[in-house]
Amino acid sequence: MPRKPAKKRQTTRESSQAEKPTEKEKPTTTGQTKSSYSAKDITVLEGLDPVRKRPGMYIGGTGLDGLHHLVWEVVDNSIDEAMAGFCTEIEVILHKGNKVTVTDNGRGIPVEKHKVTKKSALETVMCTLHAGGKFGGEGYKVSGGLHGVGVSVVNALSAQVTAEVRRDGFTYTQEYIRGEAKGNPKKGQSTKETGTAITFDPDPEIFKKIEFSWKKIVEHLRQQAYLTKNVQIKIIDERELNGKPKELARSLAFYFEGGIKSYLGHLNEGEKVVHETPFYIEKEIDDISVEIALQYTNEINGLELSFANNIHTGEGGTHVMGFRSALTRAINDYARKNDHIKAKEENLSGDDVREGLSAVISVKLKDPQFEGQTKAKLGNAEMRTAVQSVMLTAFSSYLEEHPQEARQIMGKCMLAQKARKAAKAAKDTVIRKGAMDGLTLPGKLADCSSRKPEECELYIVEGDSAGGSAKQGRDRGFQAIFPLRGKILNIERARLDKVLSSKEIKSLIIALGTGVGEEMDMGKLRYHRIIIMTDADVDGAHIRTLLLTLFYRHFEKLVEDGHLYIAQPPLYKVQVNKKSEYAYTDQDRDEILDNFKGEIKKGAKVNLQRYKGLGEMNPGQLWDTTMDPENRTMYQVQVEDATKADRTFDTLMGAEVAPRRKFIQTHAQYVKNLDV
Ligand code: 0RA
Repeated sequence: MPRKPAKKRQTTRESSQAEKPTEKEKPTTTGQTKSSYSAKDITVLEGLDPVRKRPGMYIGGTGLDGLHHLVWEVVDNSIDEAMAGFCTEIEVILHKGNKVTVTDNGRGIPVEKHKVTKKSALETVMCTLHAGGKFGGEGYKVSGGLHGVGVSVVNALSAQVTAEVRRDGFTYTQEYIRGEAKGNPKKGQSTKETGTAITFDPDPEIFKKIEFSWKKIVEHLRQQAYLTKNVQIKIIDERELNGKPKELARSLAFYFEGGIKSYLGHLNEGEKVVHETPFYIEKEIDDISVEIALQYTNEINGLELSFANNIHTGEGGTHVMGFRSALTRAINDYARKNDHIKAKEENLSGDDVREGLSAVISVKLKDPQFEGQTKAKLGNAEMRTAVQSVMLTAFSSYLEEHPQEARQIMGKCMLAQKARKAAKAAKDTVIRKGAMDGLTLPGKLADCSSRKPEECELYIVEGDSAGGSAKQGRDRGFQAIFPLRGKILNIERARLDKVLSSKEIKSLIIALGTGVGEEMDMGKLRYHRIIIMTDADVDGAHIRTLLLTLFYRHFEKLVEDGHLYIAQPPLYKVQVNKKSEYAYTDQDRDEILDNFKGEIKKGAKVNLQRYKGLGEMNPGQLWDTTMDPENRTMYQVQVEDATKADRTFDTLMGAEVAPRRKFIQTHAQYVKNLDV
């Protein structure tokens, strides 16, 4: 399971990191493509009608994600300019009314006439769809852009666009309405600078809601800045200025000299690291670039972030496979050579060498193939060997050259192996063949009388006292209660397999009836609704987290099939005179109080009770509010595999990063609201 940084990050911190690159000159050496542009580099294909007809094909959809894609797409073009070595600064301005300007100091989009279309290159770039390589294959070595569709898509989906190019000593501007140019580019003032500024106004005919998220934009651009060394990305929000001077607009600037090495530092912030010096390699072979940074932490979980052409590959792919196999191999080779592993002992496994590992893997290649459910998995076979060979050579040298770090890393991996073996032994005792057979139902389970699993429900309740209320309040026909003693589970960073071997959990598994591991049989599930009912406090959240993790890891099918629920007890009881109502959220509470406004004004007696725990409710109340199928609201837990990777990533990158265990808690919110 991915891990997230433990500390809450301050967004202002990056501002101070925004040092300007000292060297202003643009590099002219390796990594650069030919700098003279000619018209034949542009493959003209088709107009923009298809984009307006089926926007989803180009930007994924017309919701908020699609809307933000417009920004990513324009910024990608500037980042391509930066990767080609011609651009050092990018600025994104959010204007009032959610217009956006993206400015860069690259070469500027060419403005001369295109031989085939007889139109300016600028208009060709802005108003025609380009297939495959950005400009007929030769223009750029690599190109970002989710679909590589380019800025014309943004033009097609905007009510209005202005392109301003500084190039060849002059400023040129051209305007477009819904993808169509209004006249030719106009030559304006003379200038020594070069660059491009695109201002676009997303089309309300296309997008349901036009409101850019500062947080989303900041997170995306921060990540892009990490992935593109030596480019400064500035973001300015002028939307809420209301006449105040522009200097007061909120703004952030990102500039990371260290690239993904800086990224790694950011991810490991607040973590205890196993060794001081991170490993870092950047290498280009032929048309491929491989960049890897890694450092071990004392955590149990690892964190592996991978990218291809600056696009997050949440489902991994060939580059990640190459990385993993080289890591395992390099460490095992080193361990044998230095006698950490004796001749007859077994090798460290992939899991052993990845425990607590934070790694960022970024590759750039000419023709990336994205596969998988969310197109977030790199498929190019050649990347496996490329990354593997770069990683094996470089990481082996690192280990040789850093004996102290090597020793620390070995220690960490050997410990992981030991722990894995111990955990396996513990797990084996739980799930060994027949271990669950013939066991009688645990005494603490208050079972229901029905034997029809479809109608049966199992409430897993926190604490004995709440368990007592639930037992008295339930409908014993179909509702069973399993009281869980909180303390047992409340082990910080408990290894799951240890949890599995606890007596408490063993009893729970027996109650479920399915067995676990190889022996698991969903057909034997005794209850089709398993409902986690915990207090609305931190401990409750922690127990819920552990239970969810347990179910995800060992009973995934059960979650997949929609058997797992989370009960929603009320937070308040609002009593006005003799009438009382329950509030399940703060908003509920305010609404209820609002409804009683008249009576309250007339001097009615108001009593607001906040429930701190389930135990504060009597059996009748618990039934009315939380257990009665006619009245209750429950959340159905879902494993949304397709988007999980994305979300995990969002959580990881989030500006409001709470402690790690909160991460699993947030899974509880990825659930469908369901009134049963
Ligand atoms: C076509 C050719 C060249 C640069 C660009 C497009 C270009 C596009 C964008 C979009 C945003 N910023 C951009 N900067 C450059 C090459 C120009 C040359 O050879 O001088």
